Formats: sequence, C-alpha cells, structure tokens
Amino acid sequence: MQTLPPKSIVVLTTYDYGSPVVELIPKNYFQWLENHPALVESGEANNPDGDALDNRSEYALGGDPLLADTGFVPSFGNGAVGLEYRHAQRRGTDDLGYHLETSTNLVSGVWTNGYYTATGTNTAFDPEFDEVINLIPTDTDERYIRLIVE
Ligand SMILES: [Ca+2]
Ligand SMILES: [Ca+2]
Repeated sequence: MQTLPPKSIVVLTTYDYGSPVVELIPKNYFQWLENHPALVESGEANNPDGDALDNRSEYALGGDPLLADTGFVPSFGNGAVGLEYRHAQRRGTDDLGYHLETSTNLVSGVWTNGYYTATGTNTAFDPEFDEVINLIPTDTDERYIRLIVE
C-alpha cells in the first residue's frame, strides 16, 4: 500500500460507464432464457420472430429469438479425403446433444446415425460455440445429411 505524504490532495476521478451488461454463458435452456428477458413466448417450441428456428433451435444454434435470423448455419465443402460438414455446437451445456444422420435417398425415410466421422473441433469458433468438423465419405453417388439436435 502506498503511503502519501502529509497534507496530500488526492483527486479521485470516477467514470460512469452506465449499467454493466452481464450476459451469462448459459449451461441450459433456462439460463439462456435469462439472457432474453424480453422473450414473452418462451416455450421451447415457440417461434415469436417467425423465422425457421423455434426457441430451442435458436438456443442450440446461436440465433436471436426476437430477430428473424439463421443462427450458425452448418457449412459444407471439400475436405482432405471427402466432404466436410461443419456445424456449431453450444459449449458446456447439459441439455443439448448434437449428431448427424445420413441417408442415400429422400424417398425411403430411412436415416442412420452413421457414414460420417467427427474429425475435429474448432474451439476458437465463438465464445459460446465450438465448431464440429465431420468427414463424409464420397463412396456413393448420393448422400443426404441432416443435423439432429436433441
Ligand atoms: Ca425463431
Ligand atoms: Ca431468430
């Protein structure tokens, strides 16, 4: 601790930065709701902004429940030995699970949790989300992929 000489004048300067905005990194849907206090239609299946994501999908994919947006849209492109499918995955939650399902056609309705390999995770993707990198083999003429969030 610094000792001041006798009869010193100390000028304290204060700054007003306004109220601090504290947004918690949510570990579950209910904590995520706390970050959106203006969200009146707060059920997981509600979609008050009318976009393609219900509230649970907004939570899972980084969307804004009160703004028509897309969240983090999965990307698809060429990988080193096949095709890469990358999707965002909320970090540190206890109520979300992500996986892919694939099918060789859209007529049968048969989807399987297979024919892909999770090959990496980009932890620098976003403060709240990792990016999961999946390799899709190119051993068939057609393969359809969908992201499942449970
Ligand atoms: Ca929505
Ligand atoms: Ca939205």
